[in-house]
Amino acid sequence: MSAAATRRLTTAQALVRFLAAQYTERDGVRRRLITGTWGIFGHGNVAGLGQALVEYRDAMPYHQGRSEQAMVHAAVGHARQLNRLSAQAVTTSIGPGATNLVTGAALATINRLPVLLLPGDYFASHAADPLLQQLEHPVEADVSVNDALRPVSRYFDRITRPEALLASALKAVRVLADPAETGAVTLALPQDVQAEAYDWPEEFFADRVWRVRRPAPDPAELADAVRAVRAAARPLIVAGGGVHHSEAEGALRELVDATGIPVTSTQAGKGALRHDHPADLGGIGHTGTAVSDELARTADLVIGVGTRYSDFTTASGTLFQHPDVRFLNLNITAFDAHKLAAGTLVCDARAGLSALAEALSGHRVDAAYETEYRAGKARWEETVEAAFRAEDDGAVPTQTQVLGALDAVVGDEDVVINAAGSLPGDLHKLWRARSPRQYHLEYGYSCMGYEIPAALGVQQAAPGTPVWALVGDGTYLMNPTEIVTAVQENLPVKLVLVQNHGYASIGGLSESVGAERFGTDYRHRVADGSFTGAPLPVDLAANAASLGMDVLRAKTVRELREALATARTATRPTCVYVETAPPSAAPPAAAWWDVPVAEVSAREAATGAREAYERAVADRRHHL
Ligand SMILES: Cc1ncc(C[n+]2csc(CCOP(=O)(O)OP(=O)(O)O)c2C)c(N)n1
Ligand SMILES: [Mg+2]
Repeated sequence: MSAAATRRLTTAQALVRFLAAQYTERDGVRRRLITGTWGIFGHGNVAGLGQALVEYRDAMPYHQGRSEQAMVHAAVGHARQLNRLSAQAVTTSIGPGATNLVTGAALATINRLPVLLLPGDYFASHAADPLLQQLEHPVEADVSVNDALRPVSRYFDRITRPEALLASALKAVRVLADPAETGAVTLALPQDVQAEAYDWPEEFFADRVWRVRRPAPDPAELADAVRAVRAAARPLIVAGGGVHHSEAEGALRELVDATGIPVTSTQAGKGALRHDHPADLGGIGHTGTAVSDELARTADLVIGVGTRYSDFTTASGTLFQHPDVRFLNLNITAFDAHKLAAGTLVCDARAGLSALAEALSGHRVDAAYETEYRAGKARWEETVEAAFRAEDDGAVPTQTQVLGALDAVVGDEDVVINAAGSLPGDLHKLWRARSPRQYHLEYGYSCMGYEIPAALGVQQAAPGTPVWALVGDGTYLMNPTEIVTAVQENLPVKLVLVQNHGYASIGGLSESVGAERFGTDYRHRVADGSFTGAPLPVDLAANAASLGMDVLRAKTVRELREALATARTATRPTCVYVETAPPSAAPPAAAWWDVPVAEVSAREAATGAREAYERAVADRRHHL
């Protein structure tokens, strides 16, 4: 017997070669799983993975980021744009480079979006402890700062010997390609092991295809689900992100066309139906449309498809008020399917929706119910029109007029990215999603600073598509640095930068919960110690220009329209900077959100807010 073929490589070289040979396959289409690796080098990865990435630069594209957190955001945006069928890796130095990943990892895992994290780690040999940037835990000698990534990862391992990679790399990739359990996957890489050579079996580097399965519904669960839908007088669908991940939009439309069941959507699910489909009622919950929330209060069967039922969706447990309301959850994870004591259909969204449509053949909701929700939809469309319309082209635009101007300029395929501030609520209520991938809201973690780096990852996945990052001034200040990367990579992303001198969203929330807008405006400190002076003299447009963007300053509605049209066809990264006019013209929330208010206080603002809070919280139901 001849010895099996081996290849002598460092652990880092072997990992890069292995990753370059992984593929996903769904519906007969094969794609590269890891399309590229983001990296910032320092001690902990420069000599290991850094060396491997230059050695194999033809097999594994490399992207240079500015901050580790932002690199994860870019990778997450990329994976979401590609329906989780491809992902990217992120390599960091040890210490601060590694812990900068934690926020991005949490965001990825909460949104169930795959990203491979490769932080450098201490010497497995412990030969030179304590290293620069090493935690040096006095009791648990095997702990490193990378252990902070455990609770925010769906898979975690520390590769303390080269051959440990053989088993662990396969487990890591399984999670990255899994349609249910995915999120951040962390392989912490001690830097001495990265550089160590080993004789790797040749089979480790063979092309490997991970089928992204579409589990079919269980026949007994399906029969129960069909009975529940047939028995319901006022069924309502809540479409979540799972509809998009599964590419189930067509199956949803067929079910809805046949049955007349109306569709509301979460932040992750919006766009599951086109906005002008007669059964699309738009967002649901605290940031939902009036028609969705009215229907949710009276629905007797709520059909959740690919949703995790966050507090925004359920109005913190107060939204679904029909005395006999039941839930039916179609979800690929049993964990989510069982929420709200629902009837379950644990399967792929597309497979489940198609099976439901077939089994419900001939069934249709009451004509009166259809007439009712269509009238509600028509009323809401007038609300959107009013919020978008600008009577005076020469005036400073409100934030909703900014969205109206953007609405007028985008095409069907443009992608609009946002995550935090007052924009997510305005967008959820008002945006007219024209295609499944257009509405890109990260609202699982709602992380300020996701937008700009995510735009890079989306643009890499969709070259030629106009990609818009919408950011408030507070969000911009938190994480503008990936603008430099957009310039470096020649990615013509578009930035709409909305200046309102602070945290409009949290200011409003603060006021409503008795916290008096404390610490939410960007204003000078004055003699009494408060921040109530003039707005700060910062020039964020000049800042964006200094990082390499082309910047268009729009002072009026007319200038804004022109600037957006110019930005849309620009071939360089372009920022449209606009100062908005207060107050917000957005329609008010039609459902509650639970933010507990001080139970005792010497200040009137808090005691008044507490009374309102106690009235609202009394509506909470436990669905058991
Ligand atoms: C990283 C992070 N820190 C804090 C928050 C809490 N937060 C949510 S919105 C917001 C203010 C956003 O300000 P800006 O981007 O200017 O938007 P605006 O509220 O003015 O619309 C804050 C601090 C968050 N979501 N993410
Ligand atoms: Mg702001």
